[in-house]
Amino acid sequence: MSKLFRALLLLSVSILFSGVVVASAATTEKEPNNTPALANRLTKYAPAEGAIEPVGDVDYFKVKGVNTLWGMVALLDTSGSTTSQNGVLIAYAPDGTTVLQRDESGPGKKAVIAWAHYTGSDDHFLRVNEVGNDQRISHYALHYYELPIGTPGDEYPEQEPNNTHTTANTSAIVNRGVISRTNDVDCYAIYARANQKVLFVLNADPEGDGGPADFVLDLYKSDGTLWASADRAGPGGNEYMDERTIPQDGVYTYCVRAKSGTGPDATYLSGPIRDGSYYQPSFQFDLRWDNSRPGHYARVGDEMRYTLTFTYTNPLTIPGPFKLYVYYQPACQSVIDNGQADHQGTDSFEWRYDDLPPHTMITKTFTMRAEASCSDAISFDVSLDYYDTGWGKRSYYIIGQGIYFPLVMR
Ligand SMILES: [Ca+2]
Ligand SMILES: [Ca+2]
Ligand SMILES: [Ca+2]
Ligand SMILES: [Ca+2]
Repeated sequence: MSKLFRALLLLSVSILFSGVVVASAATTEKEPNNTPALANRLTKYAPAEGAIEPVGDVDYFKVKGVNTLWGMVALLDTSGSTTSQNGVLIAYAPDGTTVLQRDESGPGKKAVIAWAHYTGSDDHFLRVNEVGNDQRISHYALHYYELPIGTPGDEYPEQEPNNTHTTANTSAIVNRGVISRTNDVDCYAIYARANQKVLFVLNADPEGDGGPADFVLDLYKSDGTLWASADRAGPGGNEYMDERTIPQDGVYTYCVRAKSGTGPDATYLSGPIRDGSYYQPSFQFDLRWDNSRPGHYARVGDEMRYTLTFTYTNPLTIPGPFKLYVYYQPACQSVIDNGQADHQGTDSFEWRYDDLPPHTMITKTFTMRAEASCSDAISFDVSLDYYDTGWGKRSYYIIGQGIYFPLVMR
């Protein structure tokens, strides 16, 4: 193998983006924790275990907010308690008194904080106690997830018709919908791989003014057969489907319906949590420097030709817009040919697409010139508005990730 060829291979950067797979051991509460000031800090991926003991005990936990476009899902599982299983879970704003959401657990039912927006970046609180403060809960587990949700009140809206698994909307991180009439069903499709763990959580009252509907969640396998149903709460209560392990790669569909209370006020927020994190499709990037000098460098004046390949292998169309970005430092590199980019900025250019069809591969070649003796990188990124904040509303946080491709000039 020639030195140059080997150098080219080394310079090929291949990155697969997929969900975060994390499994962490549980942590145990530390008393005293009976006030917000004494709250235990929760971590995203490790459930906290505790007990309401003695009678009258209250346990506070704190979590860091991100911003108002992010929020939390939390589940209180009291099924391991040999005494009372009737718990109360409350999410509080950073003042420790403003209730964001409240739910109760009981035999066969977890309490669920579902897609509650943070009010900002300060610490927020979760509180556990027994429903009447008159019995013990010998054991509980508190699970907590942090997720981008979108603009409050404007989370990604359903698109009718979506009543069957074949007409399902592509699932966003969370979708806002309404079961507008008795026979309305709203289905959302995700692509999941074997052994991934997925749970589904539904907020039955996004406006916080009392939801009328008694929601049911159904989950279908890729062949369209019903796999599981969940209906634990009554009218106005948040729903969830316990975490399930995906048997094989494929498209899975979760559908929302209501046993009662349908109509224009039967709104909900519903979405999947995959491997403890938000649901997002996976892509692959490959960036190559096609004409590097042996030793991975350029001289001032060299023209550097790059090939960027983006591959999306999921079988679900992602509604657009979709943008593919390249970033660079203009003091180090100038653009000779931006590969017919749709927009040229001062330190970036981008290609724009209306949507992202299944099994898409995009290959772009572009040429830069080394302008000065310095170090720079070509970084790239994607913007999938559908997974950021909903249709056409890119915000300042980006779910897409930048990958730096080092380039040294001499
Ligand atoms: Ca306790
Ligand atoms: Ca306590
Ligand atoms: Ca609907
Ligand atoms: Ca529908």
